[in-house]
Amino acid sequence: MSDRISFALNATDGTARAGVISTPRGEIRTPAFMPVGTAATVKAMLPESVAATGADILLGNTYHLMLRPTAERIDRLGGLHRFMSWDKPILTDSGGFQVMSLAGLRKLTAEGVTFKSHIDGSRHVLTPERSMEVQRLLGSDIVMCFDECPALPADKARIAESMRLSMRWAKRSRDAFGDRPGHSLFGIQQGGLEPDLRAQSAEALREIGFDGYAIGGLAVGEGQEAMFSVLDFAPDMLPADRPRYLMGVGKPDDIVGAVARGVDMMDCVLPSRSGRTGQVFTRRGVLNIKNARHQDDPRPLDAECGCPACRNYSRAYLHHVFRSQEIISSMLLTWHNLQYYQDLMQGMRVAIREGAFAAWEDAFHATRAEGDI
Ligand code: PRF
Ligand code: ZN
Repeated sequence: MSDRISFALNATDGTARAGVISTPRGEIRTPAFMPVGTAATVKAMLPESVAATGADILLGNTYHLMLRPTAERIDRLGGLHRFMSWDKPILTDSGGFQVMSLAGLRKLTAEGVTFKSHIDGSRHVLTPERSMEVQRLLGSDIVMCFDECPALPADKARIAESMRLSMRWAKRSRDAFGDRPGHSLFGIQQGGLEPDLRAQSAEALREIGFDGYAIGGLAVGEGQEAMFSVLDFAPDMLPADRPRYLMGVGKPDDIVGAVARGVDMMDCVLPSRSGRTGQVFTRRGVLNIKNARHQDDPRPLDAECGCPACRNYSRAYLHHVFRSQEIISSMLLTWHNLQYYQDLMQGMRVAIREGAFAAWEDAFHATRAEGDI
């Protein structure tokens, strides 16, 4: 295996793409869904169980890990892979987005962000340089630029100013990251819903040069229709020979629509978080296991799913353990949801390679519309 990261685009079908990202820690089949392991764990799952669902890569968070247990401690203990016992690739988000959504009192300057920890109120600073250092200490395989993501709706002047700041931070991130064989750095496009700002952002990132390009600033309150309207033009502004990563998306139909428009990677807490609140994704749509209508139901969650929850347990049992707040409920429902997401990605990868993506997409929507789940 090479010690550099490379991307091979193996098939396209319309604007949908299938390929492989090769890293020293293993291959990432694209389109890829990355489960979220915020605090050095995918909640309620053993790492080997996450791998068993078909995940090739996890997402970790600079913000959470720098606060607790700290990047320096993880480094002393041999890095994040060893710390959490996951030896496949890890992508880490850079922290800015999480500061804005989670931290207490925060102050944004051209230099970076000062904020108070949501855990103990302690004061911290994140800059592009510090974010690169934290992600290096973690041992992240795919490092994200430090950026700022405004909540939508926002006026155009505010979005333009924020995008320009993110592009200056992208350059500082690139300079601070340096040259690290086997590790890659992704730029993040911003610019809200505005085609001209998205174009300027893409141009600035291409000029700096990155190993991959993310589309940031979406799924922040604009709705699916607006998000898809941006995805109708944004991916095409980014280099075709590099992976494109849509950050923080989404529901199954968001993911399918994003892949149809040329996105290669995604991450979202939805399958794992929903597993703990009783929301279950199935081939026939979404159900909530806490609903009383499941209490006598001997059927599995999804007859076509091969996960342990579906192979070994009835909806009635899963309803019972959820209502009883048994720990196994979170374990089984999370496993099922992650399995569903990975099966969805695998289905799309196969369909793209076979040149049958449009038919696959029709069947995906038709099956979900059939009602009785
Ligand atoms: N930037 C970063 N992380 C993110 C986002 C972003 O714009 C989003 C937006 N959906 C999720 N996570 N750095
Ligand atoms: Zn299942």
